[in-house]
Order: sequence, then structure tokens, then C-alpha cells
Amino acid sequence: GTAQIGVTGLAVMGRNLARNFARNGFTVAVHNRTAARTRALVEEFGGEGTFVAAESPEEFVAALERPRRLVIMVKAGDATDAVIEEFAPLLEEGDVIIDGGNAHFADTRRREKELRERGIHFVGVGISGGEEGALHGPSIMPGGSAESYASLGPLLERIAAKAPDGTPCVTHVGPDGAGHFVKMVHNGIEYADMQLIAEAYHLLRTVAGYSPEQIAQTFRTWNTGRLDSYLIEITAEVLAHTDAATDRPFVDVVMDQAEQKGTGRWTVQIALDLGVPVSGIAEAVFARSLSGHAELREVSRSLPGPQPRPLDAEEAGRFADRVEQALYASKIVSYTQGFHQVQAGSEAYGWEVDAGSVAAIWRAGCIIRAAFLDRIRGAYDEQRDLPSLLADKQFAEEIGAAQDDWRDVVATAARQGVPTPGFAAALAYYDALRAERLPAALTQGQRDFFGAHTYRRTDREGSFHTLWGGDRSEVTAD
Ligand code: 2AM
Repeated sequence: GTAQIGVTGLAVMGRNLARNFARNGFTVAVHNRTAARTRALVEEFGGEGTFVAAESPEEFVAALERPRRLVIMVKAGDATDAVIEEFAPLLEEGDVIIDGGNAHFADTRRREKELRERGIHFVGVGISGGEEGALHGPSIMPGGSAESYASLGPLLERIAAKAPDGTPCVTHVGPDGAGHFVKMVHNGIEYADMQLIAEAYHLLRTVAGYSPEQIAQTFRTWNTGRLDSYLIEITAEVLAHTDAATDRPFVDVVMDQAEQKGTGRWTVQIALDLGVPVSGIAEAVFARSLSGHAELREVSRSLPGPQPRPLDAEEAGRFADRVEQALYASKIVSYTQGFHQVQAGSEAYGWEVDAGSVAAIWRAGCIIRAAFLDRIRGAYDEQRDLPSLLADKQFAEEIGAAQDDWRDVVATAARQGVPTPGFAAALAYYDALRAERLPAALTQGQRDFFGAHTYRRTDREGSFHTLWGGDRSEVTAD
């Protein structure tokens, strides 16, 4: 065969990815279970490059040069396993199967191991950027063996988004499931970013008394500063949009029940397993879930609370500035938590993920792309084993400078009855980390009291237990 890459599964993501490869000069074999989609792709977009349309799996495999590189773009889950089982028997040693779906990294680890035992490389690739990204340049997070990356990397570098400094937004994240893990955390951070922006909007609307159009303008201004990001930019677009049918702000006619597909939930589930405090991401997932409980909200609507009193124009302007500080500080915390999870996953699975490279490939192409990520990359460049983003001097200084306003915003929100779980959780994380002593000491005492779970002391090595039911003397445990 002559095709350097093949794509099977030609729904919109697969089709756009295939077109991206073709537009970058690669010969692309294309295949789909239902051949009509394959024909439609070549008919509509054949002029963009060189496609080899294959009607059967055998034809598809035969169209690929060796070692074969075969990208699967089907719905994550059983379909992925079905397609792997369809193609794996047709492949030879050294060939590479690439899963570009949103697989759970544990599935990717299982598939990688099974296929490795059959001599086939399996690369789970996180791809972010949606349909547009797939076509014009996504952020690409490949796992799998270093050997497979040597064969695949040069192709991915061509189709990936380019960061402002020109570097492609793709790197070999680490072995087996590392790519899908990092993509999962990316989505978790995305949930947190979106929740924080939503809280900022809610505060500007209720406390500052701004209209959606005024808030759109505020976000546009913020987008020229340190919050410069894709999500802030599209938020302004959404807020400025008017519903054609009612002539009302679009945001006022949309049902206020947020949905989710699952990657945010996975991030939190895995964080719980790894013992990583990703409280901001968790609050974002719970906020979506709470919004969807219509009956619960209905029966709670009459519960008492303060009536927010809108501020005058000058006060509102000052408040908006404080919200910007709160949003930025909370965002630093979200990324601190997300990168903690990346590093914890890397340690648990022996991936040796380079956090700075992860920040670097999120600078363009993906949903959380932001000027901010170049600063995170810089922090890790300066200190490769940075234990926490908050340990970086610049971020520590910035969050310190924001903290007064941040506290004021959280306090105002509580007083006026505006829910800000993201801002508040981020601030609690910050203060817990700062604390000289935490009440965890008391928790340990309680655990020892009711369950003889023992405790350690600040002044001596070892584990201890107090005879709470007896004379309350202390004994050495273990
Ligand atoms: P289809 O066009 O034949 O439905 C997204 O659903 C893409 O994945 C589609 O291209 C779809 O093919 C393909 N797909 C879904 N489930 C599949 C399966 N079990 N086997 C092969 N292709 C599948």
C-alpha cells in the first residue's frame, strides 16, 4: 500500500481528521463500516488531497504502507473493541493502531497490553479541539510506546495546532494510557474553567446588576489581559447573542440544566482513587449535576435567602474588577489541582509525564487554550520537578495579590446568596495549604477515640493510641 495513514470511522471527527492529514500532504486511506460515508468523503473533499477509499477492512489494510498506521475514530467503548478485533487479525508485527476516541485510560491500558502481546502497537490518543480542531489543528495527546511515537509523531506534528511560538501542540505524553489520562484531566480542568466563568457571570448579573451584553463587554476586556483564553472569548460571544424567536438574550431562553458526557466525572473518580484533592473540578461536576435536579430545585425554591441588591454603576465597576481577581486566583488553583493529578497519575503508573510539555501542548488547538498556559510551561521549564504550581514564585505572587479581592467576592456571594462553589472551593484549598495547623489533628483524635485508628505525634516518631475508655493513658501502637 501507499497510504501513510488510514482513518476508519468517518463521522465528523474522523472525517475532519482524515481531511487534515490529506491537506497536509499525506496519502490517507479512508474506511467506514457503512461505505456510503467513505464515498461521500471522497466525493465532497477528494480535491483537498490524496485519499484511498477502501470498502472492506482487507482493502483498507492493504492500502497502508508498512508499518501500518491505522486510526480508529469510533464512539468510545464497545465499538472501539469491536473495531480493534476486526482489524487486529489483519495486521502484522510492528503495525500501529491509534485510538483517537475519548477512551477511559484504563481501557487504553488494557487494550495496549493485549495488543502488545500480539506484537501490535496500540496508541491511545487524546484529541481536543472539537470538529474545528480536528480539521484545522487539534491539541494531540498520544500515549503508547516510544517506538510507535517515532513512527507516528512526525505525522501528528504536521496536523497539530501550532502554539504562538510555532511549536506543534503534540508530544509523546508517556506509555500506554498516559495520553488518554492527560486528555481526561484536560477535560476536568475545562469543567472547572467553565464553572468559574459561569460564577463570574452570575455575580456580575446579580450583584453588579449587569446585562448579558454588559457582561459580554466585560469578558471582552478581560480577554485582552491575563485571562486571555478561548473559553473567555466564546463566553462573550454566547452572552452577546440574541435569541431570534423572542428577541431576548440567548442565555435567558436556554434551560438552565447543564449536561455532561463523563470525562469530568472520570477525572474526579480517578482523583478520589489517587487521593488528589481536585476540589475545583469536583465542584464543577457537582454544579452541573445539581442544576439538572429540577424537582429538587422546585421544592427548594421557597427556602429563605437574601434579596441581592444591585450596586450603583461605580460600585459595580469596582466589583467587576474584584471578580476578575477572584476568577484569576481560582483559575490558578484549578490548574494547580489538575497538574497535581497529572503528576499523581504519572507516579502511580510510572509514566514519567513531563508537566511542562503538557502545558505546552495545551497552548493551542484545545478548549482550554490560553495565554496562561505558556506561563505554566515557563514555571515547569524553570523547575522541572515543581511540586505545585503554587510553589512557583510568580503564581504565588499573583495569587497573593488577588487574595483580598478574592475573599471579598466569596464573602459578598455568601452574603447575597449567590452560589459560588468553584470560587469558594478554590479559596478553601488555598487557605488549607497555607494553614500552619489544620483541624486534621482533631479528626485523628476522633478516629482514635471511636475506632482505635491511632495517630502520630508532632514530637516523637511512631504510632500511638490513647485508652479513651480506660484511664486515658497513651500506649504505643504497632
Ligand atoms: P457507521 O457510519 O457505519 O455508523 C461514529 O459513530 C462512527 O463510528 C461512524 O463512522 C460509525 O460507522 C462508526 N462505528 C460505530 N460503531 C461501530 C462499530 N461497532 N463498528 C464499526 N464502526 C462503528
